[in-house]
Amino acid sequence: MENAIREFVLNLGVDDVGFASADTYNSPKSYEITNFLPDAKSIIVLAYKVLSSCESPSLSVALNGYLDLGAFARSSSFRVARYLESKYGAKVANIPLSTPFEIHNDRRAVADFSQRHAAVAAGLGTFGRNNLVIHPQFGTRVNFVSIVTNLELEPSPRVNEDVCIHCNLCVENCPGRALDEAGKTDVMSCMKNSLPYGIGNDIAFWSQLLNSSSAEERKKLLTSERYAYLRQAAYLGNQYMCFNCMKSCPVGVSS
Ligand code: B12
Repeated sequence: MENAIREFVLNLGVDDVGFASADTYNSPKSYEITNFLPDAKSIIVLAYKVLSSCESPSLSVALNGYLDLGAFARSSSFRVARYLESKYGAKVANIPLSTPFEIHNDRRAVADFSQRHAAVAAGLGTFGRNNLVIHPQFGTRVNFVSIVTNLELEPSPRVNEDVCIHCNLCVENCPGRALDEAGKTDVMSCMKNSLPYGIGNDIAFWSQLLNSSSAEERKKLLTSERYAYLRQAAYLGNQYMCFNCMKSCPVGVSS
């Protein structure tokens, strides 16, 4: 069954796939796997290589490649889930690229499910100094999507050697110095650069607008480039504008 699933997945154009037993998924801060599927037995993790356009000097082009990856990840993971249902009578719970991401006051910037822990459990890499999972072949330029299922699948072997070469380039090239402390991403510093038109700037913008003293000042704010970007980001979704910790990593560059 694992070979047939792998073949189906790779034929769709997904770059790699790994299988993990649900009880080896161990992410200290995220929810229990049974929250997503009560009789969860396995996790199928799909790996998507990021397009080289993420290195484009044009941030809009880099961002667009990322949005394309998201669209493909959504459609291909749906097709895999439907295949599991129709061929094996499986139950599935698809966990997309970023969400579910409930915004509770006590759970800020923590998703319900950790794609990174799932990827490590499914033998798709190891955690690197940039706190991203580094795939043995594609390096750090890879994103993950998971499908939790009630199928019993033979787990893929874990990657035992450390794939990170500890060159420190990710740390040195982070414009927000968000990786200075090993094993921890300073989320606020990262977000200022990676998501400059995210919720932080949105709140600051609306506070400024609400406190503005004249109609002229309000008009100036609403016709500003900043507001246009905020609005665009709200429609497009995650508007990532920094890829440095990913693109400065030399592992797997030629693959
Ligand atoms: C929220 C989020 C962010 C937030 C905050 C991230 C954070 N909390 O660290 C912000 C906006 C800052 C962010 C930034 C980025 N993100 Co982000 N993000 C997420 C998202 C949606 C949720 C993360 C989360 O809360 N997980 C739940 C918590 C409980 O688990 P966790 O993230 O795995 O956190 C644990 C690990 O980091 C672990 N850990 C860290 N280092 C090590 C080392 C060892 C040895 C071990 C055992 C564990 C460990 O400890 C944490 C606590 O348990 C995930 C998608 C997802 N659902 O997983 C993507 C995700 C983590 N992001 C990703 C990427 C690529 C990025 C960026 C490069 C942005 C970009 N341009 O794409 C930067 C990189 C920042 C960095 N170097 O850390 C990818 C990572 C892919 C990979 N190869 O690992 C993910 C998995 C998206 C995806 N589906 O592929 N992100």
